[in-house]
Amino acid sequence: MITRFAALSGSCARFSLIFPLIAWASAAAVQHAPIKVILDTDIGTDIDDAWALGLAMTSPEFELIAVTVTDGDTTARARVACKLLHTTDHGAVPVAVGRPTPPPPGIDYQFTWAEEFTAKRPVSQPAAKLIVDTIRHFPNEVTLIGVGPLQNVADALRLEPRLPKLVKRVVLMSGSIRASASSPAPMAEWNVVRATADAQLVYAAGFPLTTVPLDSTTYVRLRDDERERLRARASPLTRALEALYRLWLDDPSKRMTLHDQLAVAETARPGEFFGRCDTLRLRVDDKGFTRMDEVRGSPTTVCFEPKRDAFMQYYLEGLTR
Ligand SMILES: [Ca+2]
Repeated sequence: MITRFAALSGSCARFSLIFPLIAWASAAAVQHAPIKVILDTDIGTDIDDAWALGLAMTSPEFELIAVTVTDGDTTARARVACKLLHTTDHGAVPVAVGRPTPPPPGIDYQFTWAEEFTAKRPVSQPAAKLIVDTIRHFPNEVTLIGVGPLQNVADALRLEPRLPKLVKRVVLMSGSIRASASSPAPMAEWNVVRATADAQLVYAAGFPLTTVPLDSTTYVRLRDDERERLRARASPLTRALEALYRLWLDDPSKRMTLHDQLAVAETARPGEFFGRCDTLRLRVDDKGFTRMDEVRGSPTTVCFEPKRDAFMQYYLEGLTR
């Protein structure tokens, strides 16, 4: 009896050790299941898009399913995205081209980095179609990160009006609610005013919508020592980002504002890099302002008070991993 009791006790002891291990492993698997993301970007004009794609590629929180390209010369932008993915061993991620629109003023020198590049080409599906097909394929699993003007997101909605019910989350770098480091008053933010009708459609569609506005992003700029840390890493990714940075830098006093990276980081770790995330009712007016409107606005989670140091630590570790 003693032996059987001892054996039983032993087996219970082993079970009591194994069971928590199984439970822990299951919990860990759930906690660390990567977030399926599509990044919709106007890469090639401002520099933060390429550096945001770098984070989307390297973040262990993500499974980057697709990159879609929006605004202006979308074919030239797609070449930059294709080359950045290819040269950093992420060539399997599909890139889809969005509807071209009249290009913004100025010359986008980052395009020259990829103008001869042909080793990876965009898929034949238009961006909006790829967004719809991917979200339909993984209902309620995909987070769509929009860090450019919203033509592709709006076109996807026109193709599939049920998109707000099928997508897990939409996270934007978009809008300007109150003051920012750039202005004491709200501004018509670029990603809204470049495609105002599309933004109006997206904000009003009933998406589970989060936005990181200028109110937050303008307070986060790259320091010289942080750029140097990345440059010293000398990986294919950091070399590519430094090359694009030099093409963007038309004035030695310029420093990157990390607008789009904050939206990517908010997707990876919701709420972690902001002091406050408020639910506001927002409406896009005809001039491209994101207005608070209790009557006609749609509920939107808005991220304020960026925790610069925590975010930069996470970001730089990601890019230098
Ligand atoms: Ca952008």
